[in-house]
This record gives sequence, structure tokens and C-alpha cells, in this order.
Amino acid sequence: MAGRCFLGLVLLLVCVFWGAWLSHITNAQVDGCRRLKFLPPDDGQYLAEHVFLNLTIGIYTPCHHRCVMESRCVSINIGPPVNDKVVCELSDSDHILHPQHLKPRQGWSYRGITENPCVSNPCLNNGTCFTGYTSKKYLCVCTFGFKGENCEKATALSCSDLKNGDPTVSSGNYVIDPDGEGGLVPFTVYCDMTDKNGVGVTVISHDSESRTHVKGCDGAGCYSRHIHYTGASLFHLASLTSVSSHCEQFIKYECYASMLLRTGQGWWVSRDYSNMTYWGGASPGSGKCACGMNNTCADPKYGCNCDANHKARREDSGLLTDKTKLPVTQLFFGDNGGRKEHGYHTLGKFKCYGTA
Ligand SMILES: *[C@@H]1O[C@H](CO)[C@@H](O)[C@H](O)[C@H]1NC(C)=O
Ligand SMILES: *[C@@H]1O[C@H](CO)[C@@H](O)[C@H](O)[C@H]1NC(C)=O
Ligand SMILES: *[C@@H]1O[C@H](CO)[C@@H](O)[C@H](O)[C@H]1NC(C)=O
Ligand SMILES: *[C@@H]1O[C@H](CO)[C@@H](O)[C@H](O)[C@H]1NC(C)=O
Ligand SMILES: [Ca+2]
Ligand SMILES: [Ca+2]
Repeated sequence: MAGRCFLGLVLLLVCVFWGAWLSHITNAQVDGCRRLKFLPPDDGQYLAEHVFLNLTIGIYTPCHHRCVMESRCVSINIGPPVNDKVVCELSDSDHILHPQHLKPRQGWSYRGITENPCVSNPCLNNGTCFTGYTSKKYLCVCTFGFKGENCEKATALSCSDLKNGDPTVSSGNYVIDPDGEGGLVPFTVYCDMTDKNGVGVTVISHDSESRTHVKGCDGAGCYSRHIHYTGASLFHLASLTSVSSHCEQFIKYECYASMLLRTGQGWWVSRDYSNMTYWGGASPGSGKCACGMNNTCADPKYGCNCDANHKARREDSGLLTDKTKLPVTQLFFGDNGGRKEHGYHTLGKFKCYGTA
């Protein structure tokens, strides 16, 4: 480390060997050498609005050395000497970013640095930029969930992965990248960090979540609805299912004299566009609804309550859990053209959790 630092190579270049504590921004420590090259003092000038530390030092103590020791510091104001002391103000911005804040002030002098790469905001995803570190002359300290020199990479494959990395993380929107670096671009999801015993549930919304009336047509699949997922392609969602141990989606059909699966009236379409002829709560391929699994349907001859075709309000609902087929991409219904025949569909958000 020492060999890489040249104290006094340029008079205004200062190098420190210890990390500066970033208590204001993060608990991370920015280690290693910091080099800043200061411009000559600009006498009678003062940079207002950006002072974060106000020190009183001896007149022979160089204020700019203190600046180098504080990771956020990129410029200084030096006050007039009073009894062998001067005020040394450290600022976290400079005259390049905020020329309007540079103001005349008698007895003071301002010093900025020659080069501030942080001005161009190289740190992505709300990372914090620190000037003067590394050979790139800046260092990014990333926010939670990001890594890489410029915080350009998402660290987590899923919300469960994120939760595994930090059990204290709270629910909210996060960026995930289920197929890792390269491939599909990272995308933003909602992480529910309390559901399912706090395992970290990735929740994907769509445009057909509200209870929707099905009315006015007869014939198998005469009513259809395409489902559009928010902020994620089906490729993204497929990669999410492959890194998750469980995925699920709630599905419900409320009916009045409207058959659901019987005689192929209705079905749902999987992620890979196959027609799925079983309903939530039933096993894949069974051709049944939940009630059909334990023979509790309204008419025991049929595998769904709605398939009784009764002039009565019925419903079939439950969770779809076959992660190789989820999420639902389309819904089809029939048998809702008669005067009183109708139904309502409700499709829940798509949720995945656990690590595969
Ligand atoms: C810093 O302290 C000096 C002396 O107490 C004072 O004159 C100056 O206004 C202070 N600056 C800021 C930004 O608080
Ligand atoms: C950055 O922070 C702002 C304000 O807190 C927030 O609105 C925005 O979504 C964040 N951007 C990213 C990429 O995290
Ligand atoms: C799904 O069913 C519809 C209507 O019967 C049919 O047109 C379509 O070809 C089927 N799709 C597949 C992939 O079998
Ligand atoms: C039958 O299955 C349904 C749906 O899963 C459930 O609500 C009901 O309690 C079950 N009934 C019996 C008798 O097991
Ligand atoms: Ca990727
Ligand atoms: Ca009917």
C-alpha cells in the first residue's frame, strides 16, 4: 500500500493511509489511499450551503489535509486567523457543481480540487460517490442490493436471496437479477419480507387483479383475458421460478349458472402457452377444482362447484402451484350468454419464494 502513495510528489497532493469513517452515509469504511489535488486558495471567496464539518485548527495545520481525511470532503473554506487559530470548514460539494454558492467573503479563502469525477454521477442505483480513491479517482459505495465498481450489478437473485443475505431487510421495492450477471437485465420487484414466515416473497403484480365480470357470450372459451405482468417479461418470470423453490398464484371463478371446466368451457393458459384444464387447489392434470379433490363439489358428478351449472351462486378457487407452468398468461371462460348466466374471475399476484 505504502509504495502506491507518493507524499509530496505534488505539493497539493496528500495521501492518507487510514480509512475515513463514513458515519453520515453508511457504516462501511472506505479504506486505502486517498489523493486529492487542490487548487490554489481563492482569496475572498467562500462556498456556502455544503459545509458538513466545522473545525477550529492551528494556523499551521493545513486544512486541506483534514479534507483528505474525510471521505465526503471535496472543498474547504478557511477563515481568517484569530489568536493562532483558523476555522477550517469541510464541504461535500464544490464550485463546479454549485458555482452559484461561491460568494465573496472578506478574510476567507476557498479551495476546491482540480478534478472531481463524482461530478458526472458515475455511481448508479443511488450509490454514493467518493472522490480521490483508487486509480479511477473515485469510489462508489453502493446501496443495499447492488455491487460492482459503479453499483451497476444487482446482488440478489430473488427476494429470498436478498433476505438470506440480510435477515433485517424490510419489505419494499428491490432490484433482482434471477439469472445473475449478464443475460436478462435486472428488474424491480416488490419484496414482502414478512409473508411465509419471513422467507422473502417476490411479488409480481399484473393488470387483471381486480374481480372482473364475465358476461354475454356462449361457447367454449368465448371470453378471454390476457394477463400483463408489471415490469417483467415472461422470460424474467421463468428465471424467477427456476431460482425459487415455490411459486403460487391464486385463481377464482365465481359463477351463476355458468360452467367452468365442464365440456371445455373454460381454462387458463400457462407461461409456455399450453391450455391448462384444472383449477386452483387441485392437482395438475386432474381436470378438477379444489372441491373435486375431496368430492365435496356442489354436484358430485362434476369436479368443480361451477360445473353443477346451478342457478345459484357458487365459486371455485385455490392456489396454482406448478412453478414450471406459472404464471397464468390468459384466462378463458364460456357459458355466460344466457340471461342470468354470468361469472367473475379474480387472479392474484404472482408470488415466488424459497431458494431452489
Ligand atoms: C463554523 O464556526 C465558526 C466559528 O464558530 C463560525 O464563524 C462559522 O459560521 C461556522 N460555520 C458554519 C457553516 O457553521
Ligand atoms: C434513488 O433514491 C430515490 C430517492 O430516495 C428513489 O426515489 C429512487 O427510486 C432511487 N433509485 C434507485 C435506482 O434505487
Ligand atoms: C388451446 O385451446 C384453444 C381452443 O380450443 C385452441 O385453439 C388452441 O390451439 C389450444 N392451444 C394449444 C397450445 O393447444
Ligand atoms: C375439501 O376441499 C376444500 C377445498 O380445498 C376444503 O375447503 C374443504 O374443507 C375440504 N373438505 C373436506 C371434508 O375435507
Ligand atoms: Ca441477468
Ligand atoms: Ca349455463
